[in-house]
Amino acid sequence: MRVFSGIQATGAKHIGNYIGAMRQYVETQEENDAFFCVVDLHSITSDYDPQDLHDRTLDLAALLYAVGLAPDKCTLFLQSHVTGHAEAAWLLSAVTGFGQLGRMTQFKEKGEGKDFVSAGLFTYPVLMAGDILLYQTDIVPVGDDQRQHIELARDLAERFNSRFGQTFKVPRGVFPEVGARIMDLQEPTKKMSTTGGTPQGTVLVLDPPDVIRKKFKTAVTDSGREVRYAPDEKPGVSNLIEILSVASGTAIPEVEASYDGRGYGDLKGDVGEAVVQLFAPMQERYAELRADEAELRRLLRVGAEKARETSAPTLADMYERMGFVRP
Ligand code: ATP
Ligand code: LTN
Repeated sequence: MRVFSGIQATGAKHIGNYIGAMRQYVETQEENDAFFCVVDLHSITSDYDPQDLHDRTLDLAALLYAVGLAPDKCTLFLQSHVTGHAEAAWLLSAVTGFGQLGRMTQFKEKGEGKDFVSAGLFTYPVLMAGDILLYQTDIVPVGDDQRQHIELARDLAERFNSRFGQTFKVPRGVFPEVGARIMDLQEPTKKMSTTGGTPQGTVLVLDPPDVIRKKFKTAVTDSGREVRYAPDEKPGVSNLIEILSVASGTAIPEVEASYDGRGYGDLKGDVGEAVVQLFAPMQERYAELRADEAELRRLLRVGAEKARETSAPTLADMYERMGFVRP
């Protein structure tokens, strides 16, 4: 199956990004033809610093290799290296409703209360749909917050196909069973996020071990004492249980059972330790990979070449079916 997913180069990546998305990328590269894209073009839709975008893009590419994406198992590239993504977004805007974009919750949330809301923030989901559709994608591994955007991509594929003739495969989102929505450790009713969350409640993949332990130690838990998985009733504790389940590779009921007669303090200590262990080898590999920028850029050039080749026929079909005179 063809797999495609994208990840933004803004903000330091956190354990929510790892559990909700990156972990799935690493799994899906094994059995499928997988493409992963650092979506740098998406990063200019909110206020940003050019130097920061530049550095973060390379940081993120190095991190993705460090968590386990392998150059010989998948294709990793930068969105701006394949100009077809920007072109596809423009072409797809012809079948995108203005009202439809206005209903996107991410647009509403990220635009709210801002002095300046860019047109790019509004059209962001069209660019994302193009990313996916250009690759005849079967499945899109993402976290829960991307459901609405995936729905839009499916919708645009169907609308384009019926207006201009069969061109795109209609993709399907895949969401992890555990950890599709990791919550902020300080405000466990909000999703963990570098843009909208609390710094103390956001555990970064590259946080030093002591910082990770401290963030978990000070996590907000719920009333009562029993370590039980019940997201509606006990959002804080349930979030920690999910993280521990993933970090230790233990199913949720077994995690619960192992805390019989023990309290929240033990849970916080254990989950902190498990996450330190999980991230330690990744942090080590990251330091090595990030230090060799020439090699990193070489790998990304190879990835872009493959991505260009794979997406070019679909882009050409789009132009043709829409009636453009080809050169
Ligand atoms: P942030 O909210 O931190 O700014 P984001 O969602 O805007 O991040 P990306 O970094 O591009 O943007 O997200 C990459 C992937 O991580 C997406 O698939 C997204 O669904 C997933 N993801 C983001 N936050 C979480 C979370 N708290 N829990 C699970 N998955 C998440
Ligand atoms: N909007 C996504 C990032 C993204 C994406 C994609 C995800 C851009 N293009 C294509 C999957 C497929 C987000 O996580 N914020």
